[in-house]
Amino acid sequence: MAMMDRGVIARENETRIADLKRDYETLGERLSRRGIEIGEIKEKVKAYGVAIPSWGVGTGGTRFARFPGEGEPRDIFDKMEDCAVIQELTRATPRVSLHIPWDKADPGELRAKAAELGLNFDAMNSNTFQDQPGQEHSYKFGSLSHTDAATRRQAVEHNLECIEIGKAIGSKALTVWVGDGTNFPGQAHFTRQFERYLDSVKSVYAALPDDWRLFTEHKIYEPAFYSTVVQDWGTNYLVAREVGDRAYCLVDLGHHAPNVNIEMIVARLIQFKKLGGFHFNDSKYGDDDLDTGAIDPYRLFLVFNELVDAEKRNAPGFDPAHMLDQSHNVTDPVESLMSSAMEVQRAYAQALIVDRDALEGFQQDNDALMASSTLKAAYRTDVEPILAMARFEKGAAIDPVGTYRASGYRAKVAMERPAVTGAGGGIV
Ligand code: LRH
Ligand code: MN
Ligand code: MN
Repeated sequence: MAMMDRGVIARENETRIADLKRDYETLGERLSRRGIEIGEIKEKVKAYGVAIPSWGVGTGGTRFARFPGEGEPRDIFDKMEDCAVIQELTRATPRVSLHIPWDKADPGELRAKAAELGLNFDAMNSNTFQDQPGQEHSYKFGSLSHTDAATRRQAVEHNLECIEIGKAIGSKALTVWVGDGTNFPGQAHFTRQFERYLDSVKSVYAALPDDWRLFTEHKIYEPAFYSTVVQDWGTNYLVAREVGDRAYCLVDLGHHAPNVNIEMIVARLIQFKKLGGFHFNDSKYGDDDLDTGAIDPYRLFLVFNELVDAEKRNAPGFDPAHMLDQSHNVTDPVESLMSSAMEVQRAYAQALIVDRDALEGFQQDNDALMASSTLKAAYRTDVEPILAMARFEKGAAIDPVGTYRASGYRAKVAMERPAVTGAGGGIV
């Protein structure tokens, strides 16, 4: 079942296709002067996909307030319908990443709904950073690294349950992020706490199917404000190395201190075969979960520059998972997620047109200015016609946001989905 009326997409595309063809042709001509075949870039963009976080289609919030929008999804099935809209309009988001227990439902029904909507499932995400109703042991003082063995066991078992659900719906990875840490110096013994965490993660890893990967996600701070158990990529690398071959590091772009050189972290993890995947978003101060490319699109491009470099030289073991992880407070989440998926594609396309031979020459000759200009030349290129043509050829919208607005989807679902109140703070 399609969530978007094909007629709306066709009608909207009709008004834009003539201009797009001209723009695409002009860009093709300009790129061919640089020795780049536009069709090859377009095919790569067409093959690219980034997963939608199920939690991203609802309005987010801060710990101060949440201001829900109209037609908020009521459950995972509504969320999947919103994800299908994003996919139909962009054809860039074929998979959904679930968060358990937020999205807990009968796996058979999840599978059926995904098949009906033409979606698949990406990595499963566990949640031991909140207590759930009726839960025996509290995570107030930690989960996988808790001092109490029964609490650790409960957290491990939750992760095993996520794997079971994931197996039933065709997922191939588990992402583990814990909020474990401390708020006071001296509150915990750093080494023992990390040992307990490692032991627990090893128990989760032991239950991982052979064709699955385990992603651990680092984050500098929050909710713990003095120390965090997996606080940076160095610790995360140690986790992946200690735990096993199929344990990898997940890089959430917002989980670093401001100005940290994330693209270099990415390069290091690629070099040592431990880059598992991404949570794309943007950040000004901390884990802001802002729309991808909204603050620093150049940094996103520089991350993709490393990814394309690795892709081109067939770096061993290189196969990162691409997911968004955002929270939308002032926009329609569907619009934000579509724009973000397109920003990720844009960074990819721009990275694909970097003149890598020239860059290598300038690096070899220590020509800093020309090396930087080579990257800038690719970054400054407006690749929008490539992205739009890729969408058009896949049956998606040339202008996804314009088409979405013309479809009246949000007003339609607002009639079916009762309004929710904004009381209470949000999470993460
Ligand atoms: C933690 C995080 C992690 C969670 C998600 C909701 O800040 O980035 O990925 O699973 O937010
Ligand atoms: Mn994340
Ligand atoms: Mn986060």
